[in-house]
Amino acid sequence: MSKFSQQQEAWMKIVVIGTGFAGIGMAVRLKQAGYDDFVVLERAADVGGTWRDNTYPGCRCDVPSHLYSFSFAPNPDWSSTFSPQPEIEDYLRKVTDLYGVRPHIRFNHAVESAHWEDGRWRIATSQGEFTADILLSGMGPLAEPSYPELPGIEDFEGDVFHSARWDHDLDLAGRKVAVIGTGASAIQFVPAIQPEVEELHLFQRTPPWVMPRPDRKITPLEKSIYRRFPLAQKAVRAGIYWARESMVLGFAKLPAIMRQAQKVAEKHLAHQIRDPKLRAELTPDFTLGCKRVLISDDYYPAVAQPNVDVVTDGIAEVTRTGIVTTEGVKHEVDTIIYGTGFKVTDLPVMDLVHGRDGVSLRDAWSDGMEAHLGTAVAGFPNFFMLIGPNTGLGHSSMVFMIESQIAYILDALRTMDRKGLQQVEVRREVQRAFVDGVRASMRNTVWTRGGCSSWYLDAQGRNTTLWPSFTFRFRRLTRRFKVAEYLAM
Ligand code: N01
Repeated sequence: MSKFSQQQEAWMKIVVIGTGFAGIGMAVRLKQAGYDDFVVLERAADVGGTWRDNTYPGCRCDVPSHLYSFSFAPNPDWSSTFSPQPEIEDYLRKVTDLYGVRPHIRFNHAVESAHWEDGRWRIATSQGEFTADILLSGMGPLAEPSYPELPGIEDFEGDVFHSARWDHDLDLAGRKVAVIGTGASAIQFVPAIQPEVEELHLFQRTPPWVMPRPDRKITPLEKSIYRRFPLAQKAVRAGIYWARESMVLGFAKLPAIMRQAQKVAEKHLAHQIRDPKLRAELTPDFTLGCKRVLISDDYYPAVAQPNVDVVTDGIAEVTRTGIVTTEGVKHEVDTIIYGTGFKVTDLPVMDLVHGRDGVSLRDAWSDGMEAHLGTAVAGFPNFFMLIGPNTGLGHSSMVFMIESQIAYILDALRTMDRKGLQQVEVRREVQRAFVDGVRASMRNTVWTRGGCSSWYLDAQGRNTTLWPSFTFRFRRLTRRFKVAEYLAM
């Protein structure tokens, strides 16, 4: 007997999981398209996804806000060209209310499993079960913090937290702090906390490339122009889009171009770090772009302060009172902050979702994550993912990719309604051909040829996270749902 059969169920046409940019955008578009029979399941008490969870000091977007926002909901009130996290979280709340999707959201409903059974999705949550014809995942890859395995961490007597779960109750003033990691998050919070802590021990495994941050305040005059003439903001958005799109040439087509861009980062480093020893420690040994390109004007100046110690040796163990390096040097600290990123190629959704014959996404992806157009997975009928495999970007706005996928999913739903279809499931050979194409395009990119290891790559060294081409190409491919690519009934 099904484990769901004796429990009370809510029956919906569509269940969406998550209320980040993906889930909220999907909900708005569903509503606009006339679908009202849907719920959005959210594990937390508010919307926002990664922009709700990442509240660390200094958190802001490294993609310009005019582009990092929904095309259908321009915001004339961004305070600066690269907006801070509270504004982005607030933007998502406003979109939720403005477009009337809040009544569809079930907060504090953590999805525990989703099974395809008897031609329906059965979804178990922390607050009861739901049954749906269609399951849409808006669970992004930056949701689950990745914690390093450090021997002895359980004996540490100080405070420990992850940048994505910042402990705002803890006053860092006068503390001796270890920061582990020097990625996109750390380079934002290190300058914010450096002035207040007594000592900052920065454990750097790999130095990142850091470019200048061309940020500036958006003036009241600009804001009033955007309010009165929305087309002006559209034009600015288009300009940013095309400037960023040209970067694909360096990332994915001719990685040699990246060496030119690298010179800008080299100059930035040389200009901001005078000490040759520290400069050498902060100089990456891989081609710019191989890991995410970071932007900051205050990271290097913060790192050069006398209370900061850049530790380039590995971590051997954690003791009750500090961290011992592989060279046997002990760093006495009372706080450890992980800036160690997220579980990007080991997603929680892999264990939650079970398709035909009870096969989980983890089993289906035992040879690496893959999906047709990063959206549909063979063996998982009536299931579509937003920000699925190979949809990530190193150069532009994920919101653009999300909106492309949303349009594709809506077209699928309309096609099903029009043709009276109960089920659609991508054909295995269609998915294979698409993934083979992506892998072929990946061969000559900076991510595979740049001489680094990064979270873009899975345990087998395959890049299953990024889109290796222009985003307008992705948009073209997702413009129409082609029913012939699916087993349909
Ligand atoms: O995480 P990361 P993040 N021992 O994975 C190190 C987005 N984001 O949270 O490079 C020691 O980039 C690791 O070292 P290495 C954006 O997409 C966006 O900073 O692997 N060190 C690295 O230095 C970004 O890419 C914004 O050798 C360990 C760091 O920890 C993504 O989030 C802002 C270690 C992890 O860096 C993740 O960024 C912030 C270990 N065991 C983030 N394990 C925007 O502005 C890991 N490291 C949009």
